Amino acid sequence: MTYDQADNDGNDAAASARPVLAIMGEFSVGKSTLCNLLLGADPLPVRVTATQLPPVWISHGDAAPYRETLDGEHVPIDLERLDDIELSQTALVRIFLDADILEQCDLIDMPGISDPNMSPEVWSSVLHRAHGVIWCTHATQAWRQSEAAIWKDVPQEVKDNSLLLVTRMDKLLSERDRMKVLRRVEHETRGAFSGMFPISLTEAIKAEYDRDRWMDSGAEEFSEELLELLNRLSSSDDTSTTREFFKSPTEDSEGKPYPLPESAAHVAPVRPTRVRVEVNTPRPARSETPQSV
Ligand SMILES: Nc1nc2c(ncn2[C@@H]2O[C@H](COP(=O)(O)OP(=O)(O)O)[C@@H](O)[C@H]2O)c(=O)[nH]1
Ligand SMILES: [Mg+2]
Repeated sequence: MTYDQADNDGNDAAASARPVLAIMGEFSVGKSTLCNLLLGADPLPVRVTATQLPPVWISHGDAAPYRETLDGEHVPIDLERLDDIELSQTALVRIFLDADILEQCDLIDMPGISDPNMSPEVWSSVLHRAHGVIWCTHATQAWRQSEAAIWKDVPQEVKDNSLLLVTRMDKLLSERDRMKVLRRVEHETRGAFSGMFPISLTEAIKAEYDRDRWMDSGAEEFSEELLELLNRLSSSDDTSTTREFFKSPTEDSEGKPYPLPESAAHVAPVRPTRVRVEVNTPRPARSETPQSV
């Protein structure tokens, strides 16, 4: 099947109808782990997280995966043979999954910002297509200069639609250290994100139906804020200026408009599975099949 067929047949291939969230940060901060936490029972194929790839754009549906070349051409790919992908000729990889969160937004799992094998051009040219960012920073070396340097050029509208996750909080062993890091990062990023959330992603994934563990991981507070953000983005009717700003200089003639839904009327309030399970329904017994993560 060619991509064009997939685009027409896969009812969700026009994923641009949904808000797009880019997940960014340094190498190994937990970007792919966060994607999987959000995707729940339908995580990224292991090969996708294990292979060094350009941005991986994840949308709802069952359309065939493809890569978008630098010329904007769509070429079908085999997820079993990701190593064959010519990185220098690929702008991004598109995959389609059936996860609940993808009914509310698209996710882009970005390469690390300082990845020596991946030019910043690779992610910056995709970033202009995102409406908001979840920036992951590593608790033990949080908010490095390299991160601040990139974020300072982001327009305020995007900052207002972005969350800062301080990941790997479990690596900070004392409460004193945790407070110290959070206070510093809070100070250095004031006004630069709509919220900052300390989290242990591995703990959140392990928590399953253990509510205390889920709360302690920081995942609950983050989920609540993510829901707010997605509801806000879904009811926003114009983020074009924002995306224009992100457009890389080489893409002036190629920038593709990605309109948001015309109104939020058809978008149900966002409730990712995890939150629905934890907040709205009595906790199932541990023996029941988990619905998420
Ligand atoms: N201890 C701990 N490990 C984490 C956390 N988040 C991610 N990791 C681990 O860090 C490694 C890199 O994570 P990954 O999501 O692949 O990072 P990425 O390069 O940003 O996509 C994996 O082994 C994860 O299990 C966290 O909050 N705590
Ligand atoms: Mg990754």
